[in-house]
Amino acid sequence: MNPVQIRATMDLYPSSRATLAGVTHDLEASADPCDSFRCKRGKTCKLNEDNKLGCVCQVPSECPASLNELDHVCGTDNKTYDTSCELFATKCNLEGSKKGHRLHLDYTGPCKLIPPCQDTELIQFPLRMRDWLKNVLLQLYEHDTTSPGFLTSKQRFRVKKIFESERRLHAGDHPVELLEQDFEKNYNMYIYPVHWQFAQLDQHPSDRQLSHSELAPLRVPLVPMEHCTSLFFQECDSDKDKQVSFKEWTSCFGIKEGLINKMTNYMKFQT
Ligand SMILES: [Ca+2]
Ligand SMILES: [Ca+2]
Repeated sequence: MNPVQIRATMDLYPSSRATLAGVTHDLEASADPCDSFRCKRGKTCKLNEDNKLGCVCQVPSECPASLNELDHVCGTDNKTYDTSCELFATKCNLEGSKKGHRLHLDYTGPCKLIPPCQDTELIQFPLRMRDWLKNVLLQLYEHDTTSPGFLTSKQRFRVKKIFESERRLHAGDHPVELLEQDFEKNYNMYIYPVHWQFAQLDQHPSDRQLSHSELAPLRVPLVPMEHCTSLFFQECDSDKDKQVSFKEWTSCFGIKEGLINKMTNYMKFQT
């Protein structure tokens, strides 16, 4: 993983939080009944003949236009959509058809040629990803010290231990060998970031399984930068049931199972 790209993606966390807060605020300020009526992606709220609110498929051409190239998304049909709204509206209008069933948001940005992931690259992927997750958490910790709200008190307590460790490997462009050595030497520092990321994603519902759509917030921005992303998560689902279980997730990242894998402990990572 290119460290510049890693840093760019790390910034997604605080910025997405800010955007979400903005949306909530806007909803509260408006009086249109449709604004507080939630429809799933691709649908829009509409008053029907009985004067009741309901959700109907959005017309793709009525989606707000993209502001810049960053709004474009690539669908699994290998077509570039102007915005994710346009993609999900298209999917909704194809509901019931095979084509609609297969259409998903593959990654952010316009479609491009993603080179195939080589075996050696796939082996290196979790090494860099683990280091990246650790750095994301440490960055959130630093943000949190200047403006609290990025981490809960429990999370802060756990990350503080990593942050204050004199042995920790600082963020940078490290060769794979060094990452490997550090993982062996400082194994304990990598457990929490891997568990934390799982709990962050496992929320719809929180059932110790990650579905395709739960993985999307992590996968979608990573795919255009990291060509092994899709294959990694595909392989991670070792029993091929289309869900990445907590056990599959930790084993993908080389985290051993143990007492820490018990449900009671797992709950701690969610708060
Ligand atoms: Ca889940
Ligand atoms: Ca599975």
